[in-house]
Amino acid sequence: MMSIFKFRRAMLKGAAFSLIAGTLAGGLAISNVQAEDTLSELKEQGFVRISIANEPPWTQVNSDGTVSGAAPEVARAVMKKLGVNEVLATVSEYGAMIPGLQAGRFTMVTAGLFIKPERCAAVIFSQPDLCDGESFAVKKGNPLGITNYTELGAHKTVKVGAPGGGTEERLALEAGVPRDRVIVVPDAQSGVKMLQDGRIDVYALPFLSISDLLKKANDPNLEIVAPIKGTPIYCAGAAFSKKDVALRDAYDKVLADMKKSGEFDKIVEPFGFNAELAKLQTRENLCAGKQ
Ligand code: 6CS
Repeated sequence: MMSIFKFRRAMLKGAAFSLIAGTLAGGLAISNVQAEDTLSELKEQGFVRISIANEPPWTQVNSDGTVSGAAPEVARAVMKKLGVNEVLATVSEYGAMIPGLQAGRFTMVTAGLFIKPERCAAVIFSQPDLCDGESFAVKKGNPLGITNYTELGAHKTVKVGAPGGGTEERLALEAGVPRDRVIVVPDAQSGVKMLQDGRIDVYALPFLSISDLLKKANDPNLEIVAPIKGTPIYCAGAAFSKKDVALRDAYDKVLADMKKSGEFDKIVEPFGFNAELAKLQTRENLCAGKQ
């Protein structure tokens, strides 16, 4: 016969256990409900707020104010299949995208944000959608002879332009270019102007961005340097707040179906992206730093 004390202790333990289990389950249930709510909220309001950078062909704001580019077009197609018909975009600097997501200013970043370990610690990503190598825009003939970040870091006077909070800014600083010679460039068009005016000697962006820029600039005094030895092929994905796992998983499922059906290829390849590169890479690899 169990003593009253043992019985009470067992009951208390049992009660404590069921309380913890309930809280845990409740907690899990709440986060799932919360995440489920995000998608049902988006369906109800009929649009999703996204952050973009206006860096063609990844993202672009057209002259009539409409938003396009490979990343928003992929997001638009996926969200439509999830029952959310519109995307409302705000243009942000790369460095402001993750804080904006965490502050709830937008629900997704669809800007060609590269999937990298330090970013995977702060937000959650979809599976990869857009991949590209790095490049430099320089004056014709590459007068400073800069072909990679090591040479950039070793040069005594070079001024390099890069997007604020972007990968190229970080690569230049890590290569040893002093802060005052890494110039934050607000947008791609400004970068070309700064290069033409001699305010920067090198403009660093992904290959497809510089290619698009130089084509539009149509300036015989500018040229591209690519590939950049020592830099990987980066792959981007849509970024979500950590609380939106269910939304991200729903997004991933549709994205995977579109990759299988070829619909994904039809969206990204006209922008110059190689759909196969994104299919060969995984978020898990990229978050582990296996570029
Ligand atoms: O995610 C990034 O850091 C980079 N992504 C793009 C599309 N352009 C430049 C930026 O540094």
